[in-house]
Amino acid sequence: MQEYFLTHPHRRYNALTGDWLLVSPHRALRPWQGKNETPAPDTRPEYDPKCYLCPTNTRAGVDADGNQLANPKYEHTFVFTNDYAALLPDPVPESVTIENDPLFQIQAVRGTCRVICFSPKHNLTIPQMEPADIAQVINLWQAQTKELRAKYRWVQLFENKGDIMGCSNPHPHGQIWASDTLPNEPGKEDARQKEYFQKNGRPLLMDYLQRELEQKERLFCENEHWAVLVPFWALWPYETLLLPKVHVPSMDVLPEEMKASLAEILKRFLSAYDRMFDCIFPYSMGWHGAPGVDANGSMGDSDAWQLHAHFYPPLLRSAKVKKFMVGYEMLGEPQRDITPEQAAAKLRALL
Ligand code: H2U
Ligand code: ZN
Repeated sequence: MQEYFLTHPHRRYNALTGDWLLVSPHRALRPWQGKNETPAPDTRPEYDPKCYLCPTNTRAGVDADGNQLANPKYEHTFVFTNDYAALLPDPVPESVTIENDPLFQIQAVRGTCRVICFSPKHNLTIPQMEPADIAQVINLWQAQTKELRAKYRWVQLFENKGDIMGCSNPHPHGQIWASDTLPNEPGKEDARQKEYFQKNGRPLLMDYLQRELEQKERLFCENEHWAVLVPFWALWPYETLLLPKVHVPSMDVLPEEMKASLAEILKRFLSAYDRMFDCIFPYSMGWHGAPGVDANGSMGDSDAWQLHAHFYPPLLRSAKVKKFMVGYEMLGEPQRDITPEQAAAKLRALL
């Protein structure tokens, strides 16, 4: 990185989405007058009788016969269809037609939403789990992707963690939304990765990771099969990108021998995240991989696509002070003060 850009305003290009970002490194020096609040202690019990995700408890939903749904006495992971699913699998009636009005475009969408419990223990988070139990979560991500990619164009595995992210329940859990349409973000990544592959004959993210591993200034941590870095184009202060070191287009084809090392790196870097502000570090995370079947039954492009996970933590200065994406960011483009290189150095110091 040239010295000038470490101290002067500049824009960075996100090669994965095609979006631009404003970076203002000189502003990181301005005085901070807000409070630095200490986080509330974590007082979650191992089992909470009122939690709708704990084993044996009842949920809000009812089955086809109107009986209240209850969770089994699960011992590792547990998956169920979201009782308030945002997407529904029902076929679209033939009487419904697609309108071609360019100013009022509309599409029918079919899909499904599931909730996945990572552990029966209410008081854990992924970095607090044993690596063997994290591997069970990876197996579940894989099995769900395998099943849903064969039916839907897009399978979004994600976790929304912490009440600051609007997460309704501290029980360790994630979600899966699958749809027969490609959402905006993966749609941009699909176009950029295909374009790059056509031009260069190699997956964009393989080339990108190789450059990051050479430069090292944005690298957070790595092991035999995986690397975590603050991307060159990161929007969120401590945003990271988790990437496999070999070509793996999607979660369903993740080789068996890369699972233990994935569990290991997740535990290691997420524990470091928790040390940043001495709290359970909130974030939205999710996996992106090659799309599934389209309307013609053809699978997404697995030559151009590289599996990866995005971690978007909102915190800026303390367990309570988050970055807002408002003002110029809503009306112009996203902006950050602390550079991705500075963020990576702070994160490495927490390992
Ligand atoms: P969060 O990860 O954003 O907290 O969402 C939890 C999901 O759990 C939410 O999408 C679902 C909600 O619809 N849910 C059920 O499916 N059944 C319940 O009994 C309560 C919550
Ligand atoms: Zn619980």
